Amino acid sequence: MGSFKKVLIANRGEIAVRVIRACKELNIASVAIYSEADRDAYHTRLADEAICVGPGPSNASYLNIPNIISAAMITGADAIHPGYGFLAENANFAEICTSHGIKFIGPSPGAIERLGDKATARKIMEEAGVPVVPGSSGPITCVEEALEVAHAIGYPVLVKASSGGGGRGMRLAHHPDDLVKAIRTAQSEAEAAFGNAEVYLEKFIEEPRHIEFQLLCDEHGQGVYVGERDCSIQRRHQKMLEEAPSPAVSEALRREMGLIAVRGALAAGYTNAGTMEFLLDRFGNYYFIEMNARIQVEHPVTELITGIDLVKEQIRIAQGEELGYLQEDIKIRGHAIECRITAEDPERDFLPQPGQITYFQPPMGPGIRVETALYPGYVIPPYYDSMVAKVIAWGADRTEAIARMKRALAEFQLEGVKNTIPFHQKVLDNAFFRKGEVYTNFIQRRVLAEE
Ligand code: MV4
Repeated sequence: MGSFKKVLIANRGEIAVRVIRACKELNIASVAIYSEADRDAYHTRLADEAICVGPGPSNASYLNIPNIISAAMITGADAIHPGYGFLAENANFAEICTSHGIKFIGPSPGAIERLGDKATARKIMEEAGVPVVPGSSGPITCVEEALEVAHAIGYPVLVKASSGGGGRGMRLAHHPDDLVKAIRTAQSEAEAAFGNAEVYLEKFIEEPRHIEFQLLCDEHGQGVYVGERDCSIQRRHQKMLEEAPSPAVSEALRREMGLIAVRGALAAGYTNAGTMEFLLDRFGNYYFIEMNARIQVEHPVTELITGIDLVKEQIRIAQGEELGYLQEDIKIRGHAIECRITAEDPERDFLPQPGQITYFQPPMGPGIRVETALYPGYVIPPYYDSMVAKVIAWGADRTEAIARMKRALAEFQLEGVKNTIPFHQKVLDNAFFRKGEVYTNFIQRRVLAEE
């Protein structure tokens, strides 16, 4: 493969900036793509070259495959980094990159496809000896079969869309009577959202913690786990705060789950950075739920406790390099927390708040890292995700990380648009959070009851 000379970043916002920085440190030229709404965006300015790929709406620009491939060809990019969201887990896009002689910085199209189908992923993991949630083995073919499976595993059960993931297209059923309706609703929703009505069943795990393992697999069959993250604090399946290590995972459990996760990823033919998600119940049982074939928003907490630059590792792996280190070389030091700051109004049901940043003074100082593409005077366009900054705090232990995060959020001056800084401050003061008891019970039940 050889070293990349030029990488195109098929994304925007903080993650585009993050990848451009990695390229600069590796002495690789960077190409930004931007929409007409992002002419003045920070990523557009920071890259060595920038090329417009279409109008503001994502479908016309950041999801416009022909335009993005053309941009890569015109600029002579050797590789494309997709970031997260947009085309990051689009197997077709990865395939088109490959067929144009452009390296896709991520797993193979086949692995993306296998893991993108959640019922297939479940099957692969089960066969590899990874514990999965009790449920149907593969998609549900008829209501009678569903009723049998549900009876066998016990209610409540969750109906999940094969093409879903991240909580999209889930339906809860408490009784056989609910199940028929849950399946119908989930199927028609899945058909409308993904063009695939296929659903599968899982036992509903109550009060789980969401524990995910960061994995790195090279293209020579070697894989490691880079610790876990606890992402239990979510709102409507949007993570709000993540931390590493998980307060619920012991050294022994980390090793056990980590080795299993690596085994599962290798069984799926996985390469590059990826994340295996588990539910951890209150008895300490863990179950695979899905695998994310991308770099994740919350990757910095892992970087801060391990010293590994995950984005540079992605690039190195895509260049065909070997990992070059062993599992025992990876050490965890201290604790890290990330708060995702969004331009949303918590008092109006988290309504997105596009508009101009009139004042911007991000926090700094010991143990604080901020990932953002904001600057004073920047106008947040209405077309994209409302996350505008990630504040990440590192401490020698969890207590120090929390104290630093509180200090940082108090220091953060962000004016012009309503945002979730005050909401995060409340979470950090919550007694259950401070004890590390971040079960999802309340939010989850409310969300599932509502949706
Ligand atoms: C579950 C579950 C309970 N039982 N699966 C899947 C995607 C993720 N975003 C939420 N998912 C869940 N899957 C079974 N079998 C509960 C959730 C869930 C959840 C999990 C962790 C943290 C927050 C959550 C909020 C709602 C639902």
